Amino acid sequence: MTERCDLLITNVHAATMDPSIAGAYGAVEDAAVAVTGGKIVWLGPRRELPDCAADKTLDGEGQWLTPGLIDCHTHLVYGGHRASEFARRLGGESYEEVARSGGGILSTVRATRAASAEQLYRAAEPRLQALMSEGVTTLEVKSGYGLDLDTELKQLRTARRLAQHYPVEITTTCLAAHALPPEYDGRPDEYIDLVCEQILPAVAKEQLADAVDMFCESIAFSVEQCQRVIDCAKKLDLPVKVHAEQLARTGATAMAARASALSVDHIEYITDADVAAMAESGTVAVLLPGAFYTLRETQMPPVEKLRASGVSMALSTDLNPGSCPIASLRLMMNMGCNLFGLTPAEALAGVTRSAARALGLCCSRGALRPGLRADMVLWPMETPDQLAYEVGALKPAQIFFAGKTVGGRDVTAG
Ligand code: DI6
Ligand code: FE
Repeated sequence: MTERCDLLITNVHAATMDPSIAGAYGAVEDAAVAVTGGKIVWLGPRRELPDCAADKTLDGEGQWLTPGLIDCHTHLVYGGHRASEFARRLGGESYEEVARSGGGILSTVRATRAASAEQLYRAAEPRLQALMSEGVTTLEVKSGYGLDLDTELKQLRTARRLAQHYPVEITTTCLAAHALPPEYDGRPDEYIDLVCEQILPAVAKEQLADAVDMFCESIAFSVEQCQRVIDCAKKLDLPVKVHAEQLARTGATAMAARASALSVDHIEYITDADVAAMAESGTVAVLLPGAFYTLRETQMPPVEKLRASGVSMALSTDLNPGSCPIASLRLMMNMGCNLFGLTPAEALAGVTRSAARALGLCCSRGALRPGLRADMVLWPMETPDQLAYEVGALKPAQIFFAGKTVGGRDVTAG
């Protein structure tokens, strides 16, 4: 390490989430962390800290430091809300029935098309602020409520604009193949032509998306149609993610694994062979317990088999106006344990290391390690198990994005 650093944190325990450090959280107790130029430059036991003059110091007071949290699957930019559908579903209608009657995603498409860019931005802000207040420093935002060129671009530009104004990293994903827009009723293949020939090339030209996603379900697009979207994404050099097997088994996961997709998301209905295919391709399983909870599903993703096969499991909010209007990644950690049987350590890995992999940011985000950007959260807790266990009261003491304090109370000195 250099003899001087921008920030030196001592008297802290680090849940590094670095798999090369033994133990569930890659924990380094009584650690010191040095930051320079927005990056971690040294991390280890305090007694091994070399001499170092720090511009600023922070006494961690025995609290725990984790990587900044990563929400790897959100639909955070949208117009309107769907409270009336919530009531219909409580009255007994299913998510698919609401969708097939012109509600569901299409109701949000109408509201998103009608909203100005400014209105979309203003509507997204409180959702983003809610995630950031919990220590989220990186998140993904999908389009998919435009389903026409202009509105898909409007959504993605809004996501990019949020990232310019907030101290957070936002990766964007084009989900134009989310639902069939009404003007293409009965002509899904022609809509896929539009996605492949116009929307995705325009999005790629403006560099508005880091990945391409699709909704592969009977109420959306078939495996064959999604395969065409994948082929088109590959030609544009964009990685793919797939909303797969949330409502039924379709073969989407096997297709995604063949395409070396970054992630398959939901996957309640996958088979043993699908799990093996994911293990083989290194595709991350993104578990979305908030959608499972909101839709009162009963089919669980096969967590035990994913674990046994060594598939990385990420956890995310799926924040969207239909199946998960819940802007809390911390609550998802709790649900991941209570509903899906993750351990608290798996839940934290799911919103750090594995979430980074699901975004193609493997090894550059999602852990505390020299060389990585200093996205870090200091928590007033005695054990990292508390993160998944407690909901509501345990708040970040201090949040760092690229080494700068962006949330909590700044108690750095110097
Ligand atoms: N799966 C989901 O969980 C969201 N989209 C998707 O493809 C739900 C979107 C919505 O209901 O608005
Ligand atoms: Fe989703």
